[in-house]
Amino acid sequence: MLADTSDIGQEAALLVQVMIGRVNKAQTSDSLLELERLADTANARIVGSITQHRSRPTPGFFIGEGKLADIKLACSRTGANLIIFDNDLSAIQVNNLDLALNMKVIDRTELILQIFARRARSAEAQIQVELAQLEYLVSRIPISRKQQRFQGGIGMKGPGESPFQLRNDPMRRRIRDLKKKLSNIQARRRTTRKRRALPMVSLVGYTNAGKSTLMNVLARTNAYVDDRLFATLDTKTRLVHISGAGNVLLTDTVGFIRDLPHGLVASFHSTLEEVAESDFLLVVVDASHPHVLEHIAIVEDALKEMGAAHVPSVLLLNKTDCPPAEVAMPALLTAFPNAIPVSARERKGITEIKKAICDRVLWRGSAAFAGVAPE
Ligand SMILES: Nc1nc2c(ncn2[C@@H]2O[C@H](COP(=O)(O)OP(=O)(O)OP(=O)(O)O)[C@@H](O)[C@H]2O)c(=O)[nH]1
Ligand SMILES: [Mg+2]
Repeated sequence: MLADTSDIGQEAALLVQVMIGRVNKAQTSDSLLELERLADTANARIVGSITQHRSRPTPGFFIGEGKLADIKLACSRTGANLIIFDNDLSAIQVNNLDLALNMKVIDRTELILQIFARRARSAEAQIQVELAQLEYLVSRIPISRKQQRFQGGIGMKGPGESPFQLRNDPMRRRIRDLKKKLSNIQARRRTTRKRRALPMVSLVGYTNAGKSTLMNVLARTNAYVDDRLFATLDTKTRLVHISGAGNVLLTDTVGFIRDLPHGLVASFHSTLEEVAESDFLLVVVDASHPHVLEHIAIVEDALKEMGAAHVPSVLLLNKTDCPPAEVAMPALLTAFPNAIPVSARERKGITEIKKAICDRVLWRGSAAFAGVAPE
């Protein structure tokens, strides 16, 4: 695990949001709300927020000089000792902002990486997070033109390797080692999966949709549930008996979020591999969320990205016990007529979920019996 020297827990954070181009008020406040939830999940105390609209970011600071002065003022007024940008910043911008404001500045990707670092429990999740952190660091090493001119010079290892890259060789070596460890764990997991040969069902969806709560209801387990983002970072698989279908393997997975850092997506491929190999997906969404449609689209995109778009699935409209979900339900059911309304909290819709699993498992069995390859 990387030394967590930059842990942001308990710091007083000022949130900075720069909206680029034409963006409406609702998008601005939603994006800020999600950043607040992420900061809260990382245990930071939010002391204020600043929003700026620009047609494009500035290369040096992302924001304009006037805003830089506003931020300085806000920091001294609120006692902030950490600044979190909602936008992705370049290494140069972070460095310039750090120096100009004399304060730690991080962006949304780094915030998510820190949450993942805090939450990862299993050896596998820890390796995945360290890998993502290292890849993020390596991707941010600026290779200036001046350094590139040294390429292939006397005493250099050869073309294509700048002094910077050479200095970061230990990092790259560590990345290689971690990838090897991860693929060993994955290989072991694949063998166990094959040996069991049971139908695999996975719970997937946007973070905080209620996947782990449903896992607890369906598998009568005690998975960690929290009203914070990314509560689950360790995939958990349980044997569940579905009457009429027999035993199935039910897996709870890491939640998705918009603009998930690419390094993280890649690092969590091993858990996602399980999703792509599943026989059936339970796609969970929070039907009470004002952006449930956007969440469904993000989940669909993520499933495509991980090669799981072909896996048969059912949409579970969770949290129907919340009043906003009741209001949204007719429109959602018109748009998604096969979806199942569910309240994991009140254990509603559970029989329907089990029936959907059962139908799928029986279909899979009969297709295999008739010599048809299951989809
Ligand atoms: N009102 C209501 N709240 C629910 C329901 N299901 C889950 N929750 C709450 O929603 C929050 C998130 O639940 P989790 O089960 O941790 O969600 P998750 O999808 O596993 O979240 P991550 O692991 O962070 O991706 C918790 O506070 C749950 O108590 C439901 O049916 N109704
Ligand atoms: Mg969870």
